[in-house]
Amino acid sequence: MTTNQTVLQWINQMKELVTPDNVVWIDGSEEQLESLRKQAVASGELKPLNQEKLPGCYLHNTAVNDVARVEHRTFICTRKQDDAGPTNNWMDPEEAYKMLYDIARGSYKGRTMYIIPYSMGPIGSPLAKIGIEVTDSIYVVLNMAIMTRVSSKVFDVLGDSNDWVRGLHCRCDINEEKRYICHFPEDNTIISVNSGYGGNVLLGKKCFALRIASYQGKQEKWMAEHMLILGIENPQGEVKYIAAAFPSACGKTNLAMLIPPEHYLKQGYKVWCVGDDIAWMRQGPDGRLWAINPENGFFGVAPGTNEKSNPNALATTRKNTIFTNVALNLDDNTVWWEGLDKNPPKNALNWKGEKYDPASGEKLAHPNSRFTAPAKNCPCISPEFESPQGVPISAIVFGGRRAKLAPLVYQSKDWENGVFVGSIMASETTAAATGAVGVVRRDPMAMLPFCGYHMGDYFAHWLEMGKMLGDKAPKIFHVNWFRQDENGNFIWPGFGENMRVLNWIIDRCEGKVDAVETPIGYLPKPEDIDLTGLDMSVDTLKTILEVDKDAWREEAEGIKEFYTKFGDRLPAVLKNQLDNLIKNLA
Ligand code: OXD
Ligand code: MN
Repeated sequence: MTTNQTVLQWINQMKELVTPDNVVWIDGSEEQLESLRKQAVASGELKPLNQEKLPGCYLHNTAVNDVARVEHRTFICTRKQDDAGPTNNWMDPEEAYKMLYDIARGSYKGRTMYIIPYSMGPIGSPLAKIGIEVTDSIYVVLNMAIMTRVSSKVFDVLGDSNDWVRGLHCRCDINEEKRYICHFPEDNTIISVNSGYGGNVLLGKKCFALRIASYQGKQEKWMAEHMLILGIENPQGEVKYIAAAFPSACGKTNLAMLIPPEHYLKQGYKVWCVGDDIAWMRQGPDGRLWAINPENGFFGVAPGTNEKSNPNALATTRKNTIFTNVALNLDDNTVWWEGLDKNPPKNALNWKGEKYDPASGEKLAHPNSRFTAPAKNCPCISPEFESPQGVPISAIVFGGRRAKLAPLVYQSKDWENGVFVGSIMASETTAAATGAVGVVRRDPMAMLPFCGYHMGDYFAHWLEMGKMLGDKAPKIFHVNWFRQDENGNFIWPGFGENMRVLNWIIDRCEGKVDAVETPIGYLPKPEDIDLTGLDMSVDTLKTILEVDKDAWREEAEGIKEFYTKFGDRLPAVLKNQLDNLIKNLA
């Protein structure tokens, strides 16, 4: 399939290491994928679903000990420990290679090695990059074929170049004690062993498109971010693009596929989805920041996805989708998850594949159960989705899940202040990673688990990008859909209604609307958030548009402590931003 010596040498080295019985090069053709689906069905790795209701759809169950990303077993292996920074686990590369090769050695015995050439981003796009993943899992091949552009054509683009990312995945025996997800940013290499869960093994996604790519972006002056990309089309047909960073399982997919409220639709507004999880952004020839979604599908969280929260996502999963760890309705061979509707199937298998006992009170689907669905299935996929140059970004939005404190929306004062706002992001943890759920943790730019190098240097890189973009830089905002009242009820309705906030953001970018200056940034005047057709009073809105100075002073103390982590690699600009905030709150 290729004569590229760097590729052939590495593949040979991997073959000698893992000693497969067979080797199969994946060319991305439908015939090849179909024959792999048949094999996976025969082995029980995939269950075919009701082909009338869900054509081309399958169910997969992971091992019960392997259901989420494992941040405590994820490592950045740089020669100098300090280059991985205080927010990453670090291992010496030499030791890591030795340990991983010892685990991987001979582990493909009796198995097939699948070699997957793929492009992150449209093949041949100046913003795209190439990877090759070697795996012993058909599930990985089939998921990669949805999530990335898998094709022998990537070798035409690659030619003789060594600019590609190596990815070795070995299922081994899914032993938690020997599970490691290791990144070697200085070698463009990823090694993942003893897992079969998407976020740990679909190496194009978090491992390459965020951890390795963030490091590449720093070297090559571009950005790899944990951001959705959406386009808002106004009634005149002009489309403005927003990139937004939220921690895992905080509604990125819902926001990316938002359906505007009725009166916006009537006026002719539309929202287009470019991506729901990752954005690669570079300065374009016109000086603006242009973004592509490097992925080709959605690896979305199933629970909570329904006709109301995200009809577009639901429609996206109705064909050619792989479901992981959802429940199987035995009556009609379809899938179900909590929050899909109010009718849990009585005759069902739970996510572990066990007969479900409705009296048990247990969940049918795993809280981090997923769908892997092709982007082209999405009813609102952007006409620019395949565009090689990407889309120009007008606004960058940061957001977290905060019951208190952060207002519904505010705008940073300028790029530097916006980087500060991103750097102090915090959110309540979710089920997307193992560990406690609902604890507030700092998650700068939603990149805490995904930044492939020292986070202090990452902040510096953001500041550099701002200098480079100058007055063409996108405006930076912060949103919080998750404010709660005393009884724990969400105050803002969220979902499609978030359009009202996005519209204010776009109006701000175009200088069409005024704002109130506060110590944390510019807040909307309550009357500028359109409440038409919404059952919410202006007084209620005001409660989520105020800055509680006492609470923010306390927050500033937390930020100060968080910042000490970064030592002298924290840019002075950010330290000054914090001092300014404290001064403004006094
Ligand atoms: C994801 C995550 O799967 O952030 O997108 O965990
Ligand atoms: Mn994510």
